[in-house]
Amino acid sequence: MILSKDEVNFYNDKGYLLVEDVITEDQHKEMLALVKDFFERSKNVKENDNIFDLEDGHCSTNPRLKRVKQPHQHSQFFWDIIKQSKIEGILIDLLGKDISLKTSKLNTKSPGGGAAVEWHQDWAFYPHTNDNVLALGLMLNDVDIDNGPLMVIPESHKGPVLSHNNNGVFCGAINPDDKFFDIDKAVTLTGKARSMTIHHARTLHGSAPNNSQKDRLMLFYECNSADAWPLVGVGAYLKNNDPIELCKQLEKQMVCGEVSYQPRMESVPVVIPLPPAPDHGSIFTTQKTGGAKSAF
Ligand SMILES: O=C(O)CCC(=O)C(=O)O
Repeated sequence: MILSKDEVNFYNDKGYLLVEDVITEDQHKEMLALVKDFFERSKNVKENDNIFDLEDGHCSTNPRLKRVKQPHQHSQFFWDIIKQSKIEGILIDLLGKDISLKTSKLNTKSPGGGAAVEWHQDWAFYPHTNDNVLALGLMLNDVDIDNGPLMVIPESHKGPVLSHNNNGVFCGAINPDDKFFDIDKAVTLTGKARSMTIHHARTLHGSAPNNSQKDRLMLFYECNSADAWPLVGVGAYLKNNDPIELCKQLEKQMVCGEVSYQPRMESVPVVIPLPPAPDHGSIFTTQKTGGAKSAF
């Protein structure tokens, strides 16, 4: 085991955890070099596309990104690092031996105003047959109170799934005035580069804009036990209708263990995130075009 029993109990009880020194210093250096390459590559990009979400003011001389989508699909390093660091062991400690990677994203929150992520529960985006589903956030630089750290509401993973709708569409964020939302309970997850946050898919979380002059680079991996199957209409990451291609995809995204064709059904609260916001290409566009009310 990588995590202590106390850490596993803490995660199960609170719905989040912070772990330090998850990758080595050399791995960290290599990762930062790859991140720099992404920024270089984005210089010619003028609009959001299937790799980059651009920040206001992005241009070739001053590339400003909100996100690099699915870095593990563009560079093998981002897949291999899961197995070559503590990440795989941590996943096994929390999810069991059969684990699937749903998606990855590098949230690059630019200095001087990089976008907030409004409070939400990942579960509202992708309910599954059971909630052995979580997100890991590896810090690629020091994250402190000024550069838009992740915040979580402890124990919210045991509570209701709050409404993420506005004017009849899924806007990807809760209403900060929701009676079940209590910002005073928020815990801020700061840490040194190479630390990693972990939050349960039902844990309420969000992060403020980056008003500092430093980057805030966090690499997120979202994973589930293989027997947690996404519900119909929300399997945004299972794109194949053809059953052979679907099986190939399921195999390909296994971090370890085996694909499960027997979804484990649990009594979990589910609301399907439909109808979608006008631009539902990412959480940022969903929150913006869905008219989410800002908490920041
Ligand atoms: O980047 C962040 O601070 C939060 C990311 C997040 O919650 C998301 O992308 O769903």
